[in-house]
Amino acid sequence: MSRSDPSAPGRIKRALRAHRIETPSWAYANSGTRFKVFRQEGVPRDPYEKIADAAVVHRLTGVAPTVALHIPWDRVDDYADLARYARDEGIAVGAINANVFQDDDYKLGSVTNPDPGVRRKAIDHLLECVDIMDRTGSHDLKLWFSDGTNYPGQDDIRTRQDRLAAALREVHDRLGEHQRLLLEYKLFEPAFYTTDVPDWGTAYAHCLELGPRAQVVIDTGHHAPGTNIEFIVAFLLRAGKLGGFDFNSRFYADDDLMVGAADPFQLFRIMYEIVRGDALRPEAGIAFMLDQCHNIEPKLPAIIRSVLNVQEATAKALLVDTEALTAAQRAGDVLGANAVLMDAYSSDVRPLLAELRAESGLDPDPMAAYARSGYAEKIRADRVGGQQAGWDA
Ligand code: RM4
Ligand code: MN
Repeated sequence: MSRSDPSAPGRIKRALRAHRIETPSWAYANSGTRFKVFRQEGVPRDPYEKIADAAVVHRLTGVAPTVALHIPWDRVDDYADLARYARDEGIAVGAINANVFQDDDYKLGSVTNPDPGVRRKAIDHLLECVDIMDRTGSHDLKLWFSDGTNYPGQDDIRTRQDRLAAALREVHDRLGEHQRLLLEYKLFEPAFYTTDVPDWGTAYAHCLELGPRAQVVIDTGHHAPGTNIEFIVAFLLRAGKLGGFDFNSRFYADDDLMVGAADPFQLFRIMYEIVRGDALRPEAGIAFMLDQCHNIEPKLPAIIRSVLNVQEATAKALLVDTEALTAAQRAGDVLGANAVLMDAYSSDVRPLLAELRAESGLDPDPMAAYARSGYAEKIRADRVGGQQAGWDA
């Protein structure tokens, strides 16, 4: 859109109002590194308390109406009841994340394990996750595999791809009409020699083979340094194979820090490709999820901050004067085109977002509103005793 266009602010606000960001249940729980998990007071002790926290983030930001679950971390007896509780709290259950990386049986892999019995167990877990989707009304199954090898020769690279394809096929064929399989890739870790789904090309090839219900998830922390993530976004969107994001920031590897903290410019470039591809609208089906761990910072404010960071990058992307950009690009005006993009990035969108929130009946400053709300004090006082939720719970 052109910036001189008087209807521009209205259109930007409409687009921002429709934007949805999903928060992850595990970000509300204790997390840490392999060295130490620092426990925090007031942390949820069960999935219900995680949902209560996610609902607070939605109430304050107005743009986070779903929460992703991770199974078995969020295992409950009655998933319909959990979904009902979420609805009563004003939110809904988002993606169901399978976990086939924390059982002793998975030492040599889950769906690519050389042992058919272990493969069966892993696939059964993935199918169980689809059952949970049926019961919670969730549309997305998110799959991340830690599978890989540590030493050359340890297992046959190609056979492992066959096993992966067979597992994905079985799960894909079990999906209902409105359900999707979102396949995530990651360069390395915990496997250090080969990883069975190491990059977007591998994920894309498997999704292509599976069919239209399979799409790729981009976790922004899962690439080699220097990777141009917005290129991947543009490519997958064009191919109709982008299912969503796991947003977070990285300085080194899979750091899982707050999105927009390490490289807000990269986040802007990613969101620009989304806007360019007309994929911000909920109907475009892109799941804008966070996948973060708040190891040393308080969790709820960190999640609110992250949601705001995504919103700010999105607002800047919407500010790009597309007419001027296209004209400069067509004229081969390298500096002019770059200036159009940088002009949007350099704009302060905070007043616009504050106005948008006020118009929606929200506090213009969700961080301050949370600090004033007394919720942090309340959960510290209420959530005493019991088992805090964390990586192993
Ligand atoms: C993985 C991957 C998955 C997430 C787990 C917790 O590295 O990013 O998306 O579910 O971590
Ligand atoms: Mn992820």
